[in-house]
Amino acid sequence: MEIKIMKNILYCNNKLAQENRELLGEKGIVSINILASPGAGKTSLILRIIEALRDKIPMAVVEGDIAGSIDAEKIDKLGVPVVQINTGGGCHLDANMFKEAINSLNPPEGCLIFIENVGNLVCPASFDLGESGRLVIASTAEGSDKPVKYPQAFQTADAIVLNKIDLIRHIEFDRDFFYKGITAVSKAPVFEVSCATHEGLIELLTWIEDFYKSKRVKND
Ligand SMILES: Nc1nc2c(ncn2[C@@H]2O[C@H](COP(=O)(O)OP(=O)(O)OP(=O)(O)O)[C@@H](O)[C@H]2O)c(=O)[nH]1
Ligand SMILES: [Mg+2]
Repeated sequence: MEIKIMKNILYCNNKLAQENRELLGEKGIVSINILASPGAGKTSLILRIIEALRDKIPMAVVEGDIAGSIDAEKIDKLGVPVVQINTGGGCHLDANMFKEAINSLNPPEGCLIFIENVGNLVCPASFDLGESGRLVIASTAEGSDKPVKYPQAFQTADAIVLNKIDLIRHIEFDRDFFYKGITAVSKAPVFEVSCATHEGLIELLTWIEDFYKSKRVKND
């Protein structure tokens, strides 16, 4: 019996991701793919960023969830263009889903797109969407071992956020162990923030503005 070998799924994804990257680059659009576990604070962080930077940078959001549109509705309330992708069980977004989201959003030239990936620190790390960069969030409530257990996500990050810093005094969190896990795989800057109290957000917002400017310059 002849066995047909399917084309490598990541090869096809990467090809499409490159097309997305070129399309967005031509329009001077910068995109940030946000990876984190369920509940780490992806939507909360996007909301804080929109509130702080909306007068400076045109923004749009792609929301990835297995089901429902709860997060997209929160973004919509702030009047920012948003599109919801339901993966129907899929544990990550892929380049084709992002392409469809871009077509549906029709984002204005020069905007900054935030992509909230499906809550998961495993599969999203392997799927390039054609984004300009990645932000990986861990939260104190999840424990300090996430970088050691899920190194690939942290390895691919352009910046890392430790969220829910307001809770750190109520739980056991080994900061040294957390940073050891990160430095083993990444040189990305780490920002300790609280989306609840706004602590530490200014430094992260500055990084986002600088990242946006640097990627736009490259595209011009
Ligand atoms: N105390 C505290 N709570 C936070 C903080 N950030 C987010 N939360 C809460 O954590 C919960 C989850 O936050 P979300 O922003 O919905 O998390 P998410 O990563 O988008 O979750 P999914 O989309 O379900 O994967 C919500 O109840 C938030 O209010 C924080 O810095 N401190
Ligand atoms: Mg969310």
